[in-house]
Amino acid sequence: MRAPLRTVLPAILVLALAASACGDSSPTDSDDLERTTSVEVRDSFFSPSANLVDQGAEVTWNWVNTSLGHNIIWVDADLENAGTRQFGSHTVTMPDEPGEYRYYCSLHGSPTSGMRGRVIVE
Ligand SMILES: [Cu+2]
Repeated sequence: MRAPLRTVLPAILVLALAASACGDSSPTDSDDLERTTSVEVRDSFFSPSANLVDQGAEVTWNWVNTSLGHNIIWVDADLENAGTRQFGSHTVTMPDEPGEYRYYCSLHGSPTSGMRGRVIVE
């Protein structure tokens, strides 16, 4: 009662292809790194999601065409958070300390998923 090999093999191939497709899609996960000091706050993501800036740079978040409220919460840096709003801008002077500073919107994300971003000071 064993299934003939010619019917089992295609099923194995399909499973292998599906697995590799999943593996390829996760690293790109909307992580775009740009050398710029401005960030667009949109429904519901930050663009770019990663900024490369100089030490002490002033970075500005601009709410663009948002119909939802969004905020900015720094994960582990003593920087000024932005309260929930639908328009306007928020400027933060980044530290002189090189490193990666992570933030997120607490309404649509968390430090590890969803609406979040990071500023890399070099
Ligand atoms: Cu949000």
